[in-house]
Amino acid sequence: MSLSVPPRPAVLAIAAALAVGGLVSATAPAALAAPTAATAAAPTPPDIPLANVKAHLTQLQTIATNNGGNRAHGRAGYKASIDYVKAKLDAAGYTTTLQTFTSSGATGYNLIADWPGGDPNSVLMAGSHLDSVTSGPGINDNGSGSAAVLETALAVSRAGLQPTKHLRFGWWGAEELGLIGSKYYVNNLPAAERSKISGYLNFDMIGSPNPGYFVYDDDPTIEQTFKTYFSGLGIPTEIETEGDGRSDHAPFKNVGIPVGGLFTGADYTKTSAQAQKWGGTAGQAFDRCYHSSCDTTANINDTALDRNSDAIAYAIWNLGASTPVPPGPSFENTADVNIPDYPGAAVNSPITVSGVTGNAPATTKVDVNIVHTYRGDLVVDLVAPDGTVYNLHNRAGGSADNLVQSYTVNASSEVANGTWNLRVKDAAGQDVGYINSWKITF
Ligand code: DTR
Ligand code: CA
Ligand code: ZN
Ligand code: ZN
Repeated sequence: MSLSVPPRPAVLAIAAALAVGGLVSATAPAALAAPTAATAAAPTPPDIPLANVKAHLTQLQTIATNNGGNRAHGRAGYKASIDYVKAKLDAAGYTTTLQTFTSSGATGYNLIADWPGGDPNSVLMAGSHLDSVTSGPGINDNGSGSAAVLETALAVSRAGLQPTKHLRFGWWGAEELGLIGSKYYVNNLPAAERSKISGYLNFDMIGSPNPGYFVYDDDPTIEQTFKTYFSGLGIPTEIETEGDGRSDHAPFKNVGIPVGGLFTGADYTKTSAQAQKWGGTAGQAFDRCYHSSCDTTANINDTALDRNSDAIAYAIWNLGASTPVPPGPSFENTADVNIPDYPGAAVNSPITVSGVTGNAPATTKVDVNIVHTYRGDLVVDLVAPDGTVYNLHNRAGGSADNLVQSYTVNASSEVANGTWNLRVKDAAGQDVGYINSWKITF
């Protein structure tokens, strides 16, 4: 375990200095701008680190290199790709399922990953095909989509996201043979299960070297979500026209499930007008290595991959929130509180709540931000005004740094007004840290 506490960014010191006694006054809903669906319903999506997405692509490239140069259906490189993705998701707390099927005399695999929680009757799905063609490693087609969806799923886990909807992710086999894996999944999904899927988001080729920014125009709500994201970046988009029926969204659409997605282009040629708005090279294919051996890690435009990865997170966070529930009043303490190393005593960060009538709700939300070099040392409790203890974190997470997490606590038996405490104890030696801030929302 490392020994030193990371330096505190200056902004935290300023925040601490500004907050008298560390207690920032309540933000009652009345004081907030009228919540819009986007602001009231969804916590802010994170930036998806491009480096993490590219690290997955490097792994997929290595897998192809070590397995005959491809990751195609029925070949060792595909199963190795599935195993890589599954291991990451299992470690992040997903419930994963390997679905097998047979195509062209070979066993195919779909990987389904469910994020525990959310409304089981309202499922938001995102997916991508993981197989390549036999002629190459398939890094843009479709390592790009697979890696971005994987990293978004891992970001959901890191954030401890608790969306209104149930989140499900899929990595499809044998797309290149004719959408075989996604068709198999949809065809074997009982009608009652299909009807629970509120939307399927597809990502197939989202890092093309001469990129366009195309948005599927199938479901208007999903389409608008992506267009809102890109307009926030000042990037014009076009409706995706190459692909109706040409990727894994088609089987979902064919059974009436709302679909959408993003695409940066394949073998079509970028026009001058498109080059004017997006940059790149007019008169050249969006991806000159489409279905070729040169579709390697060198065949990726980082800016396009980064923007599309962040767009996936934006869509998951916003579409996953479903019906907006305006937040109740919240109270925050931003004072830094040092946590003595084991065997020191637990420390408390107090918040005095006033002006809230009645009891706390069953969905009392606690946002914790602790800087520490070994989150597995920590025991974190919410202590109600009457002394009732609600354990939030009990030494999980191993050697990972920091604990930045949202928790939903059923505190409906507690009167809201009074002094609540976040109590933190360091239960193992060597690593140290401090409470950076915490917030309680009723
Ligand atoms: N069929 C896809 C490539 C592809 C072509 N047009 C579109 C439109 C939308 C998504 C993907 C595609 C493949 O080769 O995997
Ligand atoms: Ca990013
Ligand atoms: Zn392809
Ligand atoms: Zn593809």
